[in-house]
Amino acid sequence: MQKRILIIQDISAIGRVSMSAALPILSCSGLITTMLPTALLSTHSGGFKDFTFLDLTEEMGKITDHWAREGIEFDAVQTGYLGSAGQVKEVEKALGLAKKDALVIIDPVMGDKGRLYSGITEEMIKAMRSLCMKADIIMPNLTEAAFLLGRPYEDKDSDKDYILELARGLYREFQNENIVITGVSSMDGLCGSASYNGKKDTIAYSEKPRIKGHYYGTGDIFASVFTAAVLRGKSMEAAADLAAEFTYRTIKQSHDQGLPQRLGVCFELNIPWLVKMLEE
Ligand code: PXL
Repeated sequence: MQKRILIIQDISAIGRVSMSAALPILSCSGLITTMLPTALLSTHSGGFKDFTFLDLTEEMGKITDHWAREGIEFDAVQTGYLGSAGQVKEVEKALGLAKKDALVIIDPVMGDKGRLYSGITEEMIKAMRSLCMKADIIMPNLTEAAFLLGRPYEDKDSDKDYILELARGLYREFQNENIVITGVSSMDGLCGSASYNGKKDTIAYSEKPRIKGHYYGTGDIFASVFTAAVLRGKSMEAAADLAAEFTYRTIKQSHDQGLPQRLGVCFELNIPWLVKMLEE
């Protein structure tokens, strides 16, 4: 049976981030996709000047009210970038449409490389904390993990003791079944994610060679492939391996073609490969 997933993130019209990446990746993976857009932007918020921004908080409430009246339910919910802190209430309301055993995956999109994205406030960090409490799986990068824990950001992406300490801290705070920290490595020259199981206190790395540069949207792409793979029945570790491989291939092709970084990466070219891998 096809599973129905609700994707809650912004639509950045240019830049191949958030909804523009999540929707095709989750659809091609055989899932029924439903969109709840949090904001409409002319571009994503990095690398462009004077981008437009329309907050859709009010509309979100009207949309979910309509779905509730229609008896719509979801097998999974995936959230990403939110338009404002006040919006978390709407996201929580949308979670009310999730089936009892639905999988809730929260990517607390707030920043990268120690810096918050433009427009992300202290209030948003607080709101994200409250949302993370409701997730089965959270997927922060190192910057987001530090902000969620109220710790100063430390540039220690290949310090395994530090990464384990963060994962344990997140588990203590939010009690998620699984925690996937992205943008980390177990040794220099590699990059990927660390999947932490709080109950078992185990951590597993999924890594590929690191390619220098800043590649917009790769966190969103990783999260979408990971979510698709989990919903198609793969284990968390296998899903993270697949997401790391997909993201690596995509970054490598974008890098080799010398694509302008702010326009995102060419994930579209790897969709046929992903479809094949999900059949295995
Ligand atoms: O890729 C994360 C992301 C999502 N949505 C918007 C963003 C960013 C990162 O810059 O600006 C609007």
